[in-house]
Amino acid sequence: MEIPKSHPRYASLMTRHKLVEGHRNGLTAPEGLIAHGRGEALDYLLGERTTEWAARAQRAAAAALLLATRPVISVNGNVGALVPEDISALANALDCPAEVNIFHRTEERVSRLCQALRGSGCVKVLGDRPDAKLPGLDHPRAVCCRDGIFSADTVLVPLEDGDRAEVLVKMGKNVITIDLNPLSRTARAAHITIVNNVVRAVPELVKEVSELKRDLGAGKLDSAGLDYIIKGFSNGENLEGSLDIIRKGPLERLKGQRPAPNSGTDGK
Ligand code: PTJ
Repeated sequence: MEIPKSHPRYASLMTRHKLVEGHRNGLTAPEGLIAHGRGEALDYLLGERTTEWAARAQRAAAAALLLATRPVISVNGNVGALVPEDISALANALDCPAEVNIFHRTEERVSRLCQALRGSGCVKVLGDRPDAKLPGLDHPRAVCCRDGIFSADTVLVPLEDGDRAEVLVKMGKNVITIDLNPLSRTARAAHITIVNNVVRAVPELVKEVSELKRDLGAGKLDSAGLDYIIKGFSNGENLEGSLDIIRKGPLERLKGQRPAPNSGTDGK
């Protein structure tokens, strides 16, 4: 079905469409569609925009990725279907690998996700020849690459389930996540949590990285400056602030709006 651009929910419908296509093309797990539904509900409460908290987290994440010596971007079935080009642009800008690492693992899906990333121009793609295991994890997300997630010092894990994030933190890695749920285990385990939709967060991260790189190149910024950005960020405050928007934001937006008489259950 063609979705008209004039539709008030065009962006949201297109995102759903991409995921359904991703599922048809063997990239996204059926469970990924359910996970997206939960994300959508939270995004709705956040106002479907990059909040000021998310913008700050994105800047801190860009600084941390640029300061890292071995950054790696982890890619699952939702991310691979929604933002393959932006993930590729980010990995290329950081000169780091994007590693396919999935929970509902099949070799077929890993291979399709690797192909999708390569097809989007990603130079360093890992995941189809795993040769290491994360300690203390009993599910397939433990399976990874020695030159990738296993030896990374900083891992970006968008849209993650909590177990692995906790293990990565225990391994001493710097963990950055993108998760619309500020209450999730991942959000709370990570050092930097971007409470934003991956469809906005990843392209905005690419922009942040390129701006910081430009300033580094022009001598306006150095590694101490990047460190200063990171030290000025508190994930606790960020999660509290994001939660506060979810609590109060919808009511603020509805202020002054009344349901039409005789509509829905309020009409009586
Ligand atoms: O491809 P696989 O096999 O690795 O599976 C991927 C899923 C997403 C199915 C798997 O990682 C999973 O089950 O994740 P969870 O535990 O459902 O967690 C997903 C988290 O991402 C939840 O906190 C959602 O609110 C959040 N989320 C969903 N869609 C988005 C999102 N966060 C940011 N952007 C989204 N578009």
